[in-house]
Amino acid sequence: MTVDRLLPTDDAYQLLGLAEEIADGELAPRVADFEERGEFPREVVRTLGRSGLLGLPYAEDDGGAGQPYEVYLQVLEVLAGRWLAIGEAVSVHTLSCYPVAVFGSERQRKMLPDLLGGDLLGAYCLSEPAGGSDAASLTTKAVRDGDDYVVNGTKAWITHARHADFYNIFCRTGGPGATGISCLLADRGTPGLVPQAAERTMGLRSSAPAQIVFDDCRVPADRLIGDDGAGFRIAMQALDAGRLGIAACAVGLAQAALDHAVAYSRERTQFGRPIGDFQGIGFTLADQATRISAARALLLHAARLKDRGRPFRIEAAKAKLFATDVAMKVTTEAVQVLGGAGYVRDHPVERWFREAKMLQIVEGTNQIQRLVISRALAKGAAQ
Ligand code: COS
Repeated sequence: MTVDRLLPTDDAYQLLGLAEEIADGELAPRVADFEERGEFPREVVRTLGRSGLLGLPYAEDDGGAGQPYEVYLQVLEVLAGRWLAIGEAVSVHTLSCYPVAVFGSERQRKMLPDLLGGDLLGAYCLSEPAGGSDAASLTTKAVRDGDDYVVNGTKAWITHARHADFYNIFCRTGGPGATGISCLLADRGTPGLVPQAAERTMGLRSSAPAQIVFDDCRVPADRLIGDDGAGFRIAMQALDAGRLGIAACAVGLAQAALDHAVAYSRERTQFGRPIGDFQGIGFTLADQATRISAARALLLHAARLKDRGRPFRIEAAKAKLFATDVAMKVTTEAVQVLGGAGYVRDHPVERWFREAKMLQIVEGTNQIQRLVISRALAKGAAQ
């Protein structure tokens, strides 16, 4: 279904047109094969970079495209609707550029044109084997030694672990808790930064995460982003924006599943008529369409608050929570609409169903989003 979008500029409509062209021409024909083989589509990501889609919400002076977040998210929705791993790649890369763009020193910000230029890909290393939701308890340690920090520890569930060109490392430089955490930026190939084998995942096999072991990994001290001890705040603030990216991916995935289910319900006949003519199917599809529109409206509201410089953290948590739950529900029901055909690999809905589960977990499980929202409610904060 064509989504009727309200975009702020003519430029934005052109950008969405470009995203749709790339999604149809470059992503849709490749996704099934890459997912089947579990191969990361580095060349496809480069194509996006060359088309200017890897730095959309960052300032043009820094090498980005200067697009409002609401436009960036709708591009992301289109890409994720054809290939979720690609949507996730763009979202994680955008997240990984955030610490330097927002907290970097003047000197560090000079790296931005490279980071945003399209050739490089970022990774965001926060989670650890023993600490995912409780991010403030992370134990990867960085000890100052001369002009370097020496990093030791293990990061887990890292998207692009094996393919990234730069890595944000959230590590402990001080005492326990949130205030002892700092953020370092390391390059691919830094000795002692050792990506491990890819996880054997349920979905998104073309971009399976992996652990990274840091073994006496030396990172120059001038790669400390922000102040010593500011790492947790940087990580959380980056995630506030990043979670909107995941919400957009979820809406794209849900829309793809609905479109497929609608098309199938028009073609498939039983009892002498298309199954979509039965109220049991038609009403299910109507509910899915309504949920998707609500999810899109919620995330765009949060994005517009962000674009205006207003607090958006709680709205972002709601959008991530709602949109990813919608994606899970819509993909589950899409499998049901297709029946046996939905359960086999001839149709993409079984893959979308497996992929939706990941969205309820990454960048803060949906339980963590509820925690963020409920804490704000308890404090009487609206946003
Ligand atoms: N922006 C800016 N500052 C933030 C913030 C945000 N979004 N969230 C928390 N902070 C600050 C707090 O204000 C607090 O600072 P002060 O003590 O100066 O007020 C500090 O950080 C600690 O915050 P808090 O006490 O809320 O930390 P908790 O340990 O309770 O953790 C949650 C909060 C659970 C929300 C956080 O750990 C979280 O988001 N966990 C999920 C992590 C995640 O998303 N992982 C996915 C990895 S990327 S795939």
